Amino acid sequence: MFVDEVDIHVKAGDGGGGALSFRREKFVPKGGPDGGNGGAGGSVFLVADPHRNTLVHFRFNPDYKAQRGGNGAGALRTGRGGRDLEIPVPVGTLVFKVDPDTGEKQQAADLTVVGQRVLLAQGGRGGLGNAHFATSTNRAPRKVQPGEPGLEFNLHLKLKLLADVGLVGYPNAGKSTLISVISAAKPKIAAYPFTTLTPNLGVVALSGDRDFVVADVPGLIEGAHEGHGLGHQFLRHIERTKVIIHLVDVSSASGRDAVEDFDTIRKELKLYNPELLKKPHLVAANKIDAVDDPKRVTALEKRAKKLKLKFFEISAVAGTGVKELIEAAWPIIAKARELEAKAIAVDEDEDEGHEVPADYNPALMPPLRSGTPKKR
Ligand SMILES: Nc1nc2c(ncn2[C@@H]2O[C@H](COP(=O)(O)OP(=O)(O)OP(=O)(O)O)[C@@H](O)[C@H]2O)c(=O)[nH]1
Ligand SMILES: [Mg+2]
Repeated sequence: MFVDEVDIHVKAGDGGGGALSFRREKFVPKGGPDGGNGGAGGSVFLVADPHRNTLVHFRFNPDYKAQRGGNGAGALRTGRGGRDLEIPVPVGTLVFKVDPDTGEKQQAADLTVVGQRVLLAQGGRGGLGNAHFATSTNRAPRKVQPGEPGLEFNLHLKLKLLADVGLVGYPNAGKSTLISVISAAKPKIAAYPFTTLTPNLGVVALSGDRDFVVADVPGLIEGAHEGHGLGHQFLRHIERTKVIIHLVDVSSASGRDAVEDFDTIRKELKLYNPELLKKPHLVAANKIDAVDDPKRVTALEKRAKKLKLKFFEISAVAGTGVKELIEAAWPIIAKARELEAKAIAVDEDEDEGHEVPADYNPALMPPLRSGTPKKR
C-alpha cells in the first residue's frame, strides 16, 4: 500500500528525577547529601532511509515515544540516559508541525538526503539530586528536582518522492511498460486505463557509474485538476524531478488523437503547478511498432518541435528508441546535480563562522505542552 500523507505524534523521554539521599557509613555520622542527578530523557529523531518509499508503516503506528531518563540514586549515582528514538522515513519526506489548537501546519524539516537525521523532540533534562544543593550554610539539603518533561509534538508527514525523471501521460500510454524495461521495477501492466494507482520508482543504470531514479505516476486525464480520474493527487511526486518524460500513445489502435492527448496533459500539468512546464520535457511517441498511420506521429513531432521540445519515437515493448531516450535525459540530470552540489557547497560556505548561541535549543519547534520547561 502506498501512503504519502500521515499524522503522527512524537514524545521525547522525560528526564529522570534527582535523588534525595544521605551518606550512611559506619563511624561517619552525618555523612552529607549524596543524591545523584536524574538522567536525560531520550530524544526523537527522523532519519531518511533509502529502503523506505512510502509512509504506510505510520498508518498503523502513529505514536512514538523515546525512553525516559533513569532517576538519580545515592552515592552520587546519576540516572542512566534514556535511549534516543530514530524513526526511519523515506527520502523526500516533508515534516510539518501541527498546531494543536488551530490545526495550522508549519514546515519543520525536509529530509532530502539519504541518512539525513533531524532532531524533532528534545528529551527532558534530568533533575538535580540533593547533593547539588549542599552549601556551607545548608549541609543537609532535602531539596531535589524532578526531571524536565520531554517535548512532544503533533506532526504531519508528507512524502514528495525524490526522483530524477517523472513519467507522465494518459492512462494506457505505456508508462509502466517503459519503467519496467529501463529499470528493475515491476509494476502492473495491462491494456486498460488506470492500471497504476500509486507511483512506482525505478533505478535506471546507464554505462559507467551513471544512474538515476524514475517515477512512474498514475495516468492523467482531462479535468484531473477537478478530481477526474485519479486527479492531481500524485503530481507532487514529480515536482522535484529534473526531467519530465511525456509519453504519448501514437498507435492506431488507441483510437485517440495524439496531439490532443499531449495538449491535455500539458494543460493539466500547468493547472497543477505552472513550474512543471518549465522543467525540461522530453516527448516520446510510444507504441511506434503499432502505427499504421504515420501522420499521427508526424503531427505530434510537429507539435513538440513548435514547443522546442526534443522528440523521440519509441516502442517500450520492443525496446526501440528507448536507449536514445534515456541517454537524452542523462545530461540534463547530470547538469542539474552539478548545480545542486554547487548550491550545497555555497550553503556550507555561508555557514562558516556562524556562532551557535550557548542557549541554542536544537528542538526545531516550540513545545506542544503549554508552558515552557522550568529554567535552571
Ligand atoms: N504495441 C505496443 N503496446 C504497448 C507498448 N507499450 C505499452 N504497450 C501496451 O499498452 C498497454 C498499457 O501499458 P501500461 O504500461 O500499463 O500503460 P500505463 O501508461 O502505465 O497505464 P496506466 O497505468 O493505466 O496509466 C499494455 O497493454 C501494454 O502492453 C508499445 O511500445 N507497443
Ligand atoms: Mg501504469
